[in-house]
Amino acid sequence: MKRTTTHWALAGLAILMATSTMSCGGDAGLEISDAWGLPSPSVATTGAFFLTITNNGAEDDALIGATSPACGAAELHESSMDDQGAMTMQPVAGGRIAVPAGETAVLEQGGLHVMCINKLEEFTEGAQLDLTLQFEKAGDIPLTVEIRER
Ligand SMILES: [Cu+2]
Repeated sequence: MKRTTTHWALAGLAILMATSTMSCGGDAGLEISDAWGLPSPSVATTGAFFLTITNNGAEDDALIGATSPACGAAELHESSMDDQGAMTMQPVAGGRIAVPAGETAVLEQGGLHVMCINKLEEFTEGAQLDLTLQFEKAGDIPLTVEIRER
């Protein structure tokens, strides 16, 4: 009886470890969720990725860059409304998106996003694209991002 209990406890632990490795991408503190990309026509040269970063660790971190085989380059951008009421975007101030310990950074339409410059793959609905996020402390976290309508 004791042996059976131990066996199940170990199995549970293994599942727990596998789950946390998947959601945290190699770092104990960062959790990336809701990663998706906006469908765009083939003629468009750029695309955009959105995601949520939760820092469950005790140490502040920051997203400082991204790379993707689907993009000639990937940049961290922020959209804003100019004084004429038109949407514009520019690289994020300081080249980093801070994710303080215990906080969540949300990259969403109309705000922060990862901009794909010179698309090398189709951003058609249902496509699964590789994206690697680069963090100041956690290093690289690879993701698969699904292209879909919000
Ligand atoms: Cu942009």
